[in-house]
Amino acid sequence: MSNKYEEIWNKINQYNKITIFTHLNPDGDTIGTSIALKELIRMNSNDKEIKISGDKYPKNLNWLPKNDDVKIEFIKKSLAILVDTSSIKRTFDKRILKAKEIIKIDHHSPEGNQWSFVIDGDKYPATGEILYEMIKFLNLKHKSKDLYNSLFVSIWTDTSGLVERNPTKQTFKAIEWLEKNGLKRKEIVKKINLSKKEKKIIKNYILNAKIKNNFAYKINDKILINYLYRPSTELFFKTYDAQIYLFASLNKKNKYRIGLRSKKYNVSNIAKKFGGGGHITSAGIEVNTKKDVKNIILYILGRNINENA
Ligand SMILES: [Mn+2]
Repeated sequence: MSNKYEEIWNKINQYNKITIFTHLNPDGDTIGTSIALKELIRMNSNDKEIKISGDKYPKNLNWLPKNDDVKIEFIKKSLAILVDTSSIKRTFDKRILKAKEIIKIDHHSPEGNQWSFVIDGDKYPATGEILYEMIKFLNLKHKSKDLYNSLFVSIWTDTSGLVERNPTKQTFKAIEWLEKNGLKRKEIVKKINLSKKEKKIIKNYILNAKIKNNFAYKINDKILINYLYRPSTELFFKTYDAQIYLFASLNKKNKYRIGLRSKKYNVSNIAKKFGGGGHITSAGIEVNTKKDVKNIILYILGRNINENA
């Protein structure tokens, strides 16, 4: 029986056109993984055209290689590879459904059945770590600055600097390996970190949370720029002491984006119940009105939250 990485590589080798797809509101993991995968396929195969289709990058990642302008004719002849995205609903470019075949490399709970092959499950702290494992397992060529930088961005941002989402020994090993290959870690961390001014903005946004029954929550009615949303949720989580955290903020579309975090409680189930998704201790939902947010808060307040739930 062949290994999952051999299988995925066999699949890639059956196509000469490949389109990599990323998720809505792209973050460092989906962007970093897409670039790293493109580089890996480029360096380890012949005569393949590889493109990435996705939304604009957040400001702090603008220095990474850009997405491609992908035509529908190209997608129709492509193997589609969806990265760091659990479902079609969460995929930015819905033309993915026109591809010849779709496979998925992801670290969220299994979802959907559109894929002919899948690596997923809430086990890896970042999708980029799956690529690292694949490089090691298949002994792939990897000498590329773009690859090292983008893999680092993937792992570093999704774990908030090797802190969140339970990084393992392998996660640290991956960073060590990147540095051995010449990655300038400090330089890149500086590039992706928020400026002093941005830090001040998010600090103000998370002030005055309500805490009831081990549940900390806040609705912020000011419009928060997309790339500041996640650091705000993270700061919210770091600042207060509770079991479940909810930080809601208006976005440019005038909808409320809700970040759920927990120490142990399964907030992914709560997110799913209200049309969102994510990981066990870190999930998200987008709703139309403040009333929708309040309903979710009431729902959580009605739960029996204890440390082992
Ligand atoms: Mn991710």
